[in-house]
Amino acid sequence: SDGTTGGAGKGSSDGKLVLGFAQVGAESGWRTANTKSVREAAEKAGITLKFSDAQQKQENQIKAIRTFIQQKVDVIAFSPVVESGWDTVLKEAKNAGIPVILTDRAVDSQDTSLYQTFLGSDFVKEGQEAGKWLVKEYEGTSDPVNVVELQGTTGSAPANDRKAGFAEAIKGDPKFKVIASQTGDFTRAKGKEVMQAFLKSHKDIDVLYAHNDDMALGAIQAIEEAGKKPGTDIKVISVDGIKDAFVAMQEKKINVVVECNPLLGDQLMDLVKKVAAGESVPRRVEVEEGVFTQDQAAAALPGRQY
Ligand code: GYE
Repeated sequence: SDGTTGGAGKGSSDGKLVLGFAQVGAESGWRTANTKSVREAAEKAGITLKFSDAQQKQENQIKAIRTFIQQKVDVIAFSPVVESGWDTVLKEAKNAGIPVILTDRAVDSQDTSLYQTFLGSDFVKEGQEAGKWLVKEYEGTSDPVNVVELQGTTGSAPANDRKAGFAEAIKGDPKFKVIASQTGDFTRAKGKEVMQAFLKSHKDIDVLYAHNDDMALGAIQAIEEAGKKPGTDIKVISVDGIKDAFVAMQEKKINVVVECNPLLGDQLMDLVKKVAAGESVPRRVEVEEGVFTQDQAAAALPGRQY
């Protein structure tokens, strides 16, 4: 023990709660909005935030969490880059008596005592919504529908779950064929690069399913540079709902966006206060979200906060 009595403020000299937050990186518009939300909410809640950016590398996040443990922060929150490989460092936090909150992305640890709660979206559901839209779009036809998929970061919860949910929603009809599926690491640059490769090796792509808007927007550039019309020649399905994607829907370049809400800050700070005070919290806190088609995009765009 460090000789303090625990509870609020043991990590700081000014009596404020200290939260160590290990962010994934700055890979996407979603992430930028998420970081802003966390920073603003901490400020508003009077919580001292120690923020670390892992640049999409698990080893950096593990280092950051170890630093937070050494600094004796009151609570650690993090958005795990990938799902597996967290048990050791989470045990270290547990042994140090520091509660952990998972934000946005889940871990696959069997030992659920290693964290207090998981605050984030249902990515399987998001994938299912994307697949359901596709099934409806091609209702009544029997021609083959060739789909290419841009996956998120390999091993991340949103990539695993959005892939699984989508596959499940389209599996009932063999006309849907995922002819290529590769990671674009949730970035515009890689989304564009991988789409260029898809376009070279497949002449007959009907649909692009991108696990996030940034990859979809990068891929749209590749489609246009190949002389095709995104949204028409190749239909585009995406996830997140950043403003640029709404603009692309208005321009008829994206057909549908499944929303994933990054504005978790206030909910996170509530949970931080509760776990720091030793109160019990639900094991799972979900975020509400919708699905937007082109018809709905124009009306929704002015109100989008991210
Ligand atoms: O969809 C993507 C970001 O974990 C839900 O990460 C998040 C995902 C989001 O890079 O844009």
